[in-house]
Amino acid sequence: MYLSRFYYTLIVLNIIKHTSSDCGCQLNRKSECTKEDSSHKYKQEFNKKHSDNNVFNAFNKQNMVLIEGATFEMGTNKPVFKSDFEGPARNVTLKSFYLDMYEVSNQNFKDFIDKSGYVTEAETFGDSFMFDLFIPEEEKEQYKDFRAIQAPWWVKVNGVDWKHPEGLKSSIAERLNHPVVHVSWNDATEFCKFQGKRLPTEAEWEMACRGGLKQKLYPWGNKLNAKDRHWANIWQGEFPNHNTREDGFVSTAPVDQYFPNKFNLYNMAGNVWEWTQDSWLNNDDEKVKKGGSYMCHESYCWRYRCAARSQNTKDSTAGNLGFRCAGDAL
Ligand SMILES: [Ca+2]
Ligand SMILES: [Ca+2]
Repeated sequence: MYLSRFYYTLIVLNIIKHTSSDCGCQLNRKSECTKEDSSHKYKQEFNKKHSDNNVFNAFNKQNMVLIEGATFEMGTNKPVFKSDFEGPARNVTLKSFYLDMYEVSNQNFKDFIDKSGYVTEAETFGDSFMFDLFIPEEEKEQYKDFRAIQAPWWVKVNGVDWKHPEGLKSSIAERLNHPVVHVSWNDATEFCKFQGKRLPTEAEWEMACRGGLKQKLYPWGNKLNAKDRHWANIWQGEFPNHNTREDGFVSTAPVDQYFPNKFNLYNMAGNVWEWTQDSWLNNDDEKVKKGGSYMCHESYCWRYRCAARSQNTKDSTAGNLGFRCAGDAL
């Protein structure tokens, strides 16, 4: 079943039973429930002041790879989700650029916060979307009114942010080398800018994902478990209730887990979705994200393919959405 590109909406006091194959990939903050309009809490000027004086011309290339400029075939003529505009396949020529080998980790993000004093949007709003599976059974009842209509396993929970990925009782202490989550496009942009970097364009991201291979589904080829290995952190089992953890992880995995692709890039597919610079269908409020996440499975959200794409509003945050940075090769 193809996903609609329309926003999901939230309901209050009215949970519907899950009958859809939608994965909630396009869950957006602006579709939040009617309990409280928290948009007034967010002031763009508030965070802007932290960043403008910190743009460097040079950036640290440690843990980055140089991807040589070339023409590659972007998109696919066999789209799985036509409404996502995965096709057609077309030639795109790019200049050389640098890209982080890894998704930005909690440690990386903590270092940025410690130096900059930046406050993320989820912290400002006071909540973020987390996966129902990670809410303790005894607490589920209190969140029943804050679920996304077409993806009721997404629950908006107070106190969830990058350093409390599952709420105030949780911490990143044991997963500093896991990807940071609950970061908006605006947060990701500020992080990259602070390093003298930027978010990759969608074309750069996809070229990097393909790792020099032409029209393959995944960064490593066409076969999901080639060489009887797991190559990415996705979902095994029946979504959303049972994860058999065959790849080792129900939630995020360390950013250097699994084998890299031929460009030496890790976890381009799976683990967490990654923000790109690009606007979705020329709407600057919505940004393209790539790569799928640990919540993706071929049966309902086969978006860990290099050609796959989805979108969120710039201020949206969730427990399966992160990023990595790029930089110009001068
Ligand atoms: Ca997994
Ligand atoms: Ca990823």
